[in-house]
Amino acid sequence: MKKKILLIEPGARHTLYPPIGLMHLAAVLRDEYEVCIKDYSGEEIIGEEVKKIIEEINPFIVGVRVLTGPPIPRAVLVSKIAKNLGKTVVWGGPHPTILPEQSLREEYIDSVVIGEGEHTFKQLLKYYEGEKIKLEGVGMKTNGKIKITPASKHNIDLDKLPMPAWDLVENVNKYFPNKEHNMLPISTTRGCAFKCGFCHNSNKNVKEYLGCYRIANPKRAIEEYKFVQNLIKNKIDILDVGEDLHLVSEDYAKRFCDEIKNSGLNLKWFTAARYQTLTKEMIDLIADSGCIRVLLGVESGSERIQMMNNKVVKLEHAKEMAKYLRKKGIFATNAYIFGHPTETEEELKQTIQFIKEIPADENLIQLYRPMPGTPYFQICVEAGRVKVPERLEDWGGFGVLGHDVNVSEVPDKILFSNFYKTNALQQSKYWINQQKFFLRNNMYEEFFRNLVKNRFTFKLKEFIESKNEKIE
Ligand code: B12
Repeated sequence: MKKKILLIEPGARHTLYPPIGLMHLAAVLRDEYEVCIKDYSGEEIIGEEVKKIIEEINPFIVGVRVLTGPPIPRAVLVSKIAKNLGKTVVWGGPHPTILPEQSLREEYIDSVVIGEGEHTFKQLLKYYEGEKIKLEGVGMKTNGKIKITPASKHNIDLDKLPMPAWDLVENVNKYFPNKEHNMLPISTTRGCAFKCGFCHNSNKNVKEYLGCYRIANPKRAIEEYKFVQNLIKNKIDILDVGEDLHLVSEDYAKRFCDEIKNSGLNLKWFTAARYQTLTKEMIDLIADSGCIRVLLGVESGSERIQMMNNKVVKLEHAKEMAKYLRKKGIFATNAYIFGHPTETEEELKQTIQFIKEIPADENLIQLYRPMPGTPYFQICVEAGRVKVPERLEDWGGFGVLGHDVNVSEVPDKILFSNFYKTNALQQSKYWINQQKFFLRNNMYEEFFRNLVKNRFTFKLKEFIESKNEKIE
C-alpha cells in the first residue's frame, strides 16, 4: 500500500485560487505515494476541522505551501495542529525559500524545501522513509541543530513534467464557477529573466535554488487546457498565463501564438509582458491570436528609480505601446509602486505624471512594501526604516493594506494622501473599464458579480481580516 502525503495550501481568506504549486508537486509524487491536497484559499480555517482531516487521512508527512503575508498565520495554525498530532511537517514555497533558518526555528516545522520542489521533495520523502540519501535544496533540524544544504544540481525540465494534478483537488469545479466563461491559470515558467530590486525573484536563494528563467513548450498550455476542460463541468475560454513574466521575447511570443492559433480552439488569453521588450510586431501577433489582457510593470516615472529598479521604461515607448495595445482591443494594466526606498517627493510626482500620460485600462498602484529577501528590504533595514520580525508569525501583516510603512523620503502625509487620492480615481476608472471589458467579451456573470465583489470590497475584507486573524 502507498504511503499517504497531505499537501496543504493555507491561501488567503478572501482569495480563492487553485493550488498550482501543490498540483505540480502532487503530479510527480502520485506514482509512489497517495497524495491528498487540501486547499483553504478563499475559506476560513477552522482548527477542529483541520484536526479531523489530518486524523482521517493519517498522512506520514504534511507539506504546507507558504507565502509571506496573510497566509503565514494560517500556515502556522495548520502546522501546529499537524505537529500536535505527531506528524512530520515540511514547508515549501516562497516564504521558507527566502527565510529557511527563521522558519526552522519554530518547533512545529521539521524541514523546509528551498526553491523548486519536484526533485527535492521526492528526495526528502525518501529520506524520511529511512533511505540513506544525500539531501540537497533543503533545510532541516537534526538534534535541534539547523542545517541548510546546498542547492540541488538537478534541473527540472518543465517539458518533462506530468500534468499538474487538477484531478486530485477537492471539488475542482469551484475554481470555474461560470457557465460559459472561465479562466484557467497556467504556470509555464520558473524564475524570472530579470532582477528587479523590489522583487522576490532577485533574492539570492530564489536565484540559487529555483534556478534560471525557464519556459515550457507552449504545447503544454494547450495540453493542460484539454486536461482540465475534460475534468470540469463548465466551460473554460480564457488561459491566464500571467505569471511574473510570460511574453519574454518576440520569438517565444510567436511560438505561443502559433500554438494557440493552430489548436483551433478559439481560446482567449491573458499575459504578462515587459515594456522593454514589447514591440508593435509582438502586439500584432498576440492580438491576432486571442490575447485580450496584458499586465505591464512601469513601477516609477523617475529615471533614477528606474535605474535602481533594474527596470527602465521609456515614456515615449510605453505611451506608443500602450496606445497600440488598446487600439488592438487588448486590456492594458500598468502597475506602479509609490514610495520606493529613497524616493523623493519630486520623483513621486514624476510617477504620477507617467500615470497621466501612459494610456491604460487599469493603473494598478501599490505602496512599496518591503518584501523579505529582496535587495530593497536590505536597504530599508540598513536605513533603520523596517524592523525585521524576529518570529515567523510576525510576517503576517506584510503586503497588506493598513500595515503600511513609509521607507521613502516623501513625508508620510504626502505619500499616503497621494496614494489614496490617486487610487480612488484610478480604481473607479478601472472598475468601469473592467465592466466594459466583461460586456465586450460577453462575460455577463462576471459583470454582475463585479458589482458586489470587486477590488474595493476585497481590500476592505482583507484589511478587517488581518486585524482579526488569531493564531490558536
Ligand atoms: C498566481 C500568483 C498570485 C495569485 C494567487 C496567489 C497564490 N496562491 O500563489 C494572486 C493574484 C492572488 C497573488 C497575490 C499576491 N501575490 Co502573488 N504570485 C502569483 C505567481 C505569479 C504564481 C504562483 C504560482 O502558481 N506559481 C507556480 C508554482 C509551480 O510555483 P510555487 O507555488 O512556488 O511552487 C513550487 C515551489 O515553491 C515548491 N513548493 C511550493 N509549495 C510547496 C510546499 C511543499 C511542502 C514543498 C515541499 C514545496 C513547495 O514546489 C513547487 C513546484 O516546484 C507568483 C510568482 C511565481 N512565479 O511563483 C507570485 C508570488 C507568489 N506572489 C507574490 C506576492 C508578493 C503577491 C502579493 C503580496 C502581491 C501584492 N502586493 O498584492 C499578493 C498577496 C498574496 C496573498 N494574499 O497571500 C510573491 C510572493 C513573495 C513572497 N515572499 O511570498 C510572488 C513570488 C511574486 C514575486 N515575484 O514577487 N499572487
